Amino acid sequence: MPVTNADLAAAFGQIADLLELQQANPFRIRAYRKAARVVSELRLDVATHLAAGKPLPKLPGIGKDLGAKVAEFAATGHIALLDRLQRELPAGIADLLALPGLGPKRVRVLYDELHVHSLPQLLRAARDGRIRTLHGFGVRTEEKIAKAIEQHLGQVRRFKLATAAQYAAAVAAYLRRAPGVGDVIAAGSLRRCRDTVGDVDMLATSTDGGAVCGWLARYPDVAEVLASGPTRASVLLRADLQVDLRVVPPASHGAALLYFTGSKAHNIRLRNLALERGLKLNEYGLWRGREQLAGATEEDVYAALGLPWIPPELREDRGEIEAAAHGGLPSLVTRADLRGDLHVHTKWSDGTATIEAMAAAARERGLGYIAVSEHSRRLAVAHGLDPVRLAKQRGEIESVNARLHGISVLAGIEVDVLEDGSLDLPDEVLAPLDIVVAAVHSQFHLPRAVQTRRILAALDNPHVRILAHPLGRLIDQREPYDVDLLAVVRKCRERNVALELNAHPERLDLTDVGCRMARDEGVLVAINSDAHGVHQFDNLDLGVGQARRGWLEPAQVLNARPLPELRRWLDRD
Ligand code: DGT
Ligand code: CA
Ligand code: CA
Repeated sequence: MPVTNADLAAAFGQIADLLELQQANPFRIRAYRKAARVVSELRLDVATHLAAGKPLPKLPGIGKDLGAKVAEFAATGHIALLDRLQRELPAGIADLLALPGLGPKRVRVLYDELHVHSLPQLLRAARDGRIRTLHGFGVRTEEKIAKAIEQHLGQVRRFKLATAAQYAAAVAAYLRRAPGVGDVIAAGSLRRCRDTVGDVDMLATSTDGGAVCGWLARYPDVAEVLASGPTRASVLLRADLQVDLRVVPPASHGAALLYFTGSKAHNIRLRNLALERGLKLNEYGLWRGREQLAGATEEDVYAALGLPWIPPELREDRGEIEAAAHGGLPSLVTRADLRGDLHVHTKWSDGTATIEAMAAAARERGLGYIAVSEHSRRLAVAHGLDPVRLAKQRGEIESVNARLHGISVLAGIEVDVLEDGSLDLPDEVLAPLDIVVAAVHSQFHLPRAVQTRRILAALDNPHVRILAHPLGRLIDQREPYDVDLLAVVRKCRERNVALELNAHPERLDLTDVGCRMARDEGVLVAINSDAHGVHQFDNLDLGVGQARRGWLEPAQVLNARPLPELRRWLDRD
């Protein structure tokens, strides 16, 4: 990757901003700002100059220390200091700094006074009229901020995977009735099971593409036809979701599927592999000159590049190509591997079905056990359980276990983590339960260090065995809370606690990256439905997709263990 002076200047500018946010030494901040300006006004291309082995010319304000950073950036495209500063601050802070009219000083005030560290949070604060109350901000500024964010967010509208999947399934069913159509399959981020989807990419095979494209244009749910031609069409559904359709001949099906599944980063890597072999890879096939070497199936194309087939969930250029080349792809967990579900609600708190109905539904879905993990008393809106009701519920669980065969119900609790990291129920109430799931449901805006300390403290309670939805995000509605996830993961390893991948469509929390971190750190993940009704065990499919994106294998998934093994894990302490 060639680095330009502009990249370098931007990196120095970011360092200055982030140092200022951290209230670092003003001289140091100014030095980086000055260096950014000097570099941006420079005629000489620094990276090329250094690559040619020439020394950095003497530049005003760029001494030994900054000179070394210039060299580091030119050689690697990174500056370790910048990487570190970015890690130390919440990820959303950079978005705030990028907003017109917001510099480090103001971002600092927003963060300190309102605990705002992301665009959605800032938008909410603006709409609630909280920004105008801050020193140095007025009503005008508040309005300007709201407008700028709305514009920015409007450009990146994304749909929850489960939502997009529903629209896509309906479109696919309709396309399968098109005249002369062969295969129809959804590609893109949907096929890769990303937690959110920008648009739906449909791939169809036919020898008459125009007819299939015309058929899509007449789909009743279409609000607007953006384009329609002989091989491709794009429409906007009434829900504001865009559908892109590509139609290719059957001999290109695999190559087109590979191309439109992406990700773009994965495609680029494959194309480079092809180029290294003197071949060309595009959506119609893998070519040597005009000869098509492969293209009908994805397996053919991968094989011709010397690789095994790579599951779509892995195709993000996060090491999967290297792993495939060395026979090191993970054997990803599947829905069939799941033996139970450790986070289920019933009528005892805010669920809609009885314990017996939930157990029967789980058994029907091929599960062998569920843990009823009701909310604890603190969550009054959800009829959280106090010790008395919990004891009563225990009686019902035992009678259901006596009545039902082929499924076991474990007695659990989803206990609230209080602000100081203690739990909402005393140890003597938690001790007799089969499993304790700890969850944060309040105080989302605590500063990073305080939030992290709080969660680590909860994990120190010897009864806690699962940390529920570890980031607390609700897709589209609530940003993850600010927490040092790596510290949490390491604490889980130390305490032999599993992290939950909550598979509720609005949560999908842990994220894919979080799952990968758990895997790398040797921490188990529990893929739980968080079902509040008998149909919500289907959530598990979403969770499995995300777990696969995080490279998880059955051995790393707690509820892939049969009940006796799970019990052994629960008993060991
Ligand atoms: P999304 O829609 O934002 O959730 O993400 P994708 O991955 O579905 O992206 P999209 O819809 O823009 O494109 C679908 C696939 O098409 C993408 O995953 C890879 C492929 N693709 C799109 N643009 C390019 C490109 O410029 N180069 C290459 N190699 N592939 C591309
Ligand atoms: Ca897409
Ligand atoms: Ca697309």
